[in-house]
Amino acid sequence: MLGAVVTILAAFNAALNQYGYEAHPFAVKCYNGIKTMDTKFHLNYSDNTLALTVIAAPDMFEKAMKPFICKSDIDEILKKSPTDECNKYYLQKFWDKYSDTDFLSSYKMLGLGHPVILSQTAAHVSGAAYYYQRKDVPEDTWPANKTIYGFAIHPRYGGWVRIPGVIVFKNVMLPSNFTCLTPPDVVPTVEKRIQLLNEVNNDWSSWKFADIIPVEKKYTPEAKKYFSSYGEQRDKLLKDISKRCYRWKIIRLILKYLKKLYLRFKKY
Ligand code: B12
Repeated sequence: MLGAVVTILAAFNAALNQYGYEAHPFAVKCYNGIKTMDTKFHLNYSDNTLALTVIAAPDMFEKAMKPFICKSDIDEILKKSPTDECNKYYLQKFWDKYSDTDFLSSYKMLGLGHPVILSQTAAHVSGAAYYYQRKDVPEDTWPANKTIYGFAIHPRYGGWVRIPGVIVFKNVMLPSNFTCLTPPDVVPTVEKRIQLLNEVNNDWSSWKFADIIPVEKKYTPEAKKYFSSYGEQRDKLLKDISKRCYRWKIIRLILKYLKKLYLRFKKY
């Protein structure tokens, strides 16, 4: 069955690496087996079921999101979650081949504080990115009643990654001796972990937390703006991108027409 995983990963990479997506396998038992996790978050699949955590690299905005906006009817996209729609659009290229799967989108909530998938936990148990949480800081000094959000840090891209969701292969079972992976602990010191969680919780929009380790790639200024904005501000940003590609489409059409004219006159 490990051969099947290799084939699945190769198909994923061939279809989706070029758009900034990567995938990391895990067995459902690695996620459901976390003793300190509330059981209401358990995934309803048998222990050895194969799942893939999908990671969106920092250049996904340039490679996937912007071209997607150019291809789409912007008014329709703005009625939904544009990032989720974009992820699903590209992941469909993979699902065309592997339709016997469920997609647990990061954006799907069953209630307040109850996402269908704890995406950061999934990133951690698949070895993709270490999910640093308050419990990773011994004897912390934050007020006991203060909620401290954690963040998953990717070994190559730091905090510049998003997690679109998890793909579950309902009928692909991993061998029962499949070992759960541990992600690289790239923020090993208590001081750095405190710094990371403070930056995530007190000042996330400065994106300083994302550079907690040296990274290979990070967001462009436009991607930063998009992922920091909500509501009307975000919609305006996407409409501007859409207008820009509309302009490009017209310029390309004019150039094509001029080339045709040139070739016709050249004959005479
Ligand atoms: C609701 C939500 C928000 C809310 C609340 C934040 C939060 N973290 O809860 C708000 C609106 C504030 C928010 C803001 C942001 N968010 Co947000 N958010 C979510 C969302 C949709 C659900 C989170 C949630 O409610 N979890 C439920 C709680 C209970 O889970 P938990 O705290 O992790 O607790 C569980 C674990 O501790 C686990 N557990 C227990 N023991 C152990 C032991 C181990 C070893 C492990 C691994 C796990 C584990 O069990 C617990 C449950 O019982 C997730 C997507 C998703 N589906 O996960 C994105 C997500 C967390 N957000 C994300 C991002 C990027 C942001 C922003 C930067 C905004 C943005 N536009 O990009 C800001 C950052 C602000 C901040 N201070 O964190 C990313 C994080 C990516 C990453 N690399 O970690 C996610 C994954 C979305 C995505 N598509 O990538 N967000």
